[in-house]
Amino acid sequence: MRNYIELPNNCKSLMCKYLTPEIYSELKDKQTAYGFTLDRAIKSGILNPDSSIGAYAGDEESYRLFSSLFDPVIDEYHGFGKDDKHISDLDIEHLCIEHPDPEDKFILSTRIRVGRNLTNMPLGSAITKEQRDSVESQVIEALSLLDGELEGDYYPLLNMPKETQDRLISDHFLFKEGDRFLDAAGLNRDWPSGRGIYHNRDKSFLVWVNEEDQLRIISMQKGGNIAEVFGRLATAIKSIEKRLSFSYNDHLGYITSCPTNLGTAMRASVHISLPNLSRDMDMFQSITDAHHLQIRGIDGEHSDSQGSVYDISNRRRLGVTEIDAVLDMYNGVLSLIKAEKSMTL
Ligand code: ADP
Ligand code: ILO
Repeated sequence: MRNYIELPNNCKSLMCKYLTPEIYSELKDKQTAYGFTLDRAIKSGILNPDSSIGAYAGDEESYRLFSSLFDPVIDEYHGFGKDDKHISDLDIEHLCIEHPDPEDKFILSTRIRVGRNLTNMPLGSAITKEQRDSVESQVIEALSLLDGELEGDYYPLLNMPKETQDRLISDHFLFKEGDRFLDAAGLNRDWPSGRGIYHNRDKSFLVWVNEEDQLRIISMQKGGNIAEVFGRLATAIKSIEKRLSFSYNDHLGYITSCPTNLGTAMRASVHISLPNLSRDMDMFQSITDAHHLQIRGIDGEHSDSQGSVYDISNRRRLGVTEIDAVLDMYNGVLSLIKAEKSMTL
């Protein structure tokens, strides 16, 4: 094993910022109980110098064993210190909001997702094929017991016709294939085995299986009724938790592969049309920054916007409750709509 690490010259990630030669030599020989190492944790950031974060955990223990690297990354991304505690709140009664766009003029659709991983299993970077297949079976079994609005079917990626897969992706329901960041992290091994999607009839409730996290539980629908989307998600999580136990601790909240998703593991987003604001990106960004929001393109992370439609979502996920995370998005969306309207006059 090397005693030093050569980081790519043009590397801009938080991993490159905080991985000093001293920290590398402190951590280089350590291994978690699942055999995960520092070299594997940083491989995605080394092979993709344009990464913003550049590191993935292989298991819950990675965050403790490699804390000299993960702690400053987590602190800079979430503003969350190494002794802070995370508190979860998925109680729909605590979300007191009105419809932000009752005439459906700006918001095309709303989606809220959380990531989850099973206790007593390594995360996707360190999982074996047998363990991944076992996760898939456990999740299918748990989902088969859902009823009412949440009742649906599981569609494995293995043997899914290409046209079906492409349609699900372009309709924003399914994850893309071949993400280079996940590839380098070892998260796409044995693809497509063990991966799949569950959805109800209306595709308003969906679960991705064994993508970046073992479960991505998703509630989505057309328009901007954020409270309804959150309510459906909270109900679904409660039902699924009766059957599956998710990896969680009081410091980092829900444990996820990427440090950006720790805590609530929640991304609450709208697809919103902002033709006026998109001509003044400085003002646009000052509003999103003030509300801790992220701007993505409409085909998901690392995609571009189309026709002045943007994906706006909460950036903070750890050290805030799920209610706070949704309120970041809600309050930011109100401000964006107000600014957009004022520019029409
Ligand atoms: P994640 O949200 O799981 O981090 P992505 O940003 O890649 O992952 O988004 C996954 C998919 O969800 C993409 O197809 C994206 O267009 C879709 N999506 C995200 N937010 C919305 C939304 N508010 N309405 C409709 N589709 C959305
Ligand atoms: N590893 C990539 C992506 C980081 C954040 N996005 C997630 C969790 N999908 C990077 O470091 O830019």
